[in-house]
Amino acid sequence: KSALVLGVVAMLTAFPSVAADKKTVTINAASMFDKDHPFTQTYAKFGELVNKYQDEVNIDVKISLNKAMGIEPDFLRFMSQGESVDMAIIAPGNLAQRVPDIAIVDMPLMFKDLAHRNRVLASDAFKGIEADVIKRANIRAIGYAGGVSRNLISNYPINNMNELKGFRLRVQGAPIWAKVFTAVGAVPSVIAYDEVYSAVQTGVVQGLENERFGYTQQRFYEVAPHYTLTEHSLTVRPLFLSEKAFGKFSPKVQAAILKAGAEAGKFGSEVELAMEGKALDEQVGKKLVTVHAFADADKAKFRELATPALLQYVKDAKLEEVYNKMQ
Ligand code: MAV
Repeated sequence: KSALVLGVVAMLTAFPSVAADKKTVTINAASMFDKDHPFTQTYAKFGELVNKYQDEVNIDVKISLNKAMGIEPDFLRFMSQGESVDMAIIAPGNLAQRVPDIAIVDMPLMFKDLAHRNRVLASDAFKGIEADVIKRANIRAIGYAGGVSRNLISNYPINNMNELKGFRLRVQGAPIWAKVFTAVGAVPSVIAYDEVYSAVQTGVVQGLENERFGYTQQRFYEVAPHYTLTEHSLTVRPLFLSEKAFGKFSPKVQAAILKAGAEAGKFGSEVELAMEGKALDEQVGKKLVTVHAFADADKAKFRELATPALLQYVKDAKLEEVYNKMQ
């Protein structure tokens, strides 16, 4: 009998991570995409890191894929209520109905380049907005993924500003997106992400604007085979954890969550930047997609027409201080 007891003790010592007193806490993460999408990989990375940075609890990140839990506005609703979804990446343009100020975080033409975007994220420019998000939506930004460009997707070729005129496109819910596309001569409509494919198919709109990964994973190229490199925005995609989930942990585990979240967000950006070209190349190779350049002169014209709308928005929303800091 005592040999058996000794054996069990030896096993527990040999595998301390399975010690019986360590609690397992599940964090439910929701993705609109498959397991290879950079957002989904961000959640998985977080799960790996958060257990490396603390040993008080075993955190099990369970990821639902392919819109099983809906789209980003649904994730927001669930997380704000503190049920079903604890973790998700949500685009500022889809969160702005609840927290209007967050739209500035990646509004069109905000960043000069990736280095500028990364400098802004490393600064304290968003501290006030992050606090506002906790207060109004009950969710906490623990990291930032994204960092790639959004471009035009259309069912007819768009090579220049002239061809952009009258383009009926879907935009995200934050009003600044519709304002900017109206200013450049297009005709925007706000449509939920999971309804865009059929809206293009049935001719309600002629296209949208999206990153390369959204374009390929949602198979938008089947109904809109033209991808135009306007590079009109660089994404910032906050990784959110519900305040209810965050509040369950001790200060030590919370510190590990913040560290793991920040690193997972950076990892998600690196993955997206490294892989985005390849995703589109495959469709181009199969002649399913035509990529169109957008000349510098057309980009300059886009900027010239959009800038007054952007500045007016910043003024109306009283976001001058944040804007100047970001600049
Ligand atoms: C892309 O799939 C992502 O940027 C995602 O975060 C957005 O919600 C989506 O586009 C969109 O345009 O709504």
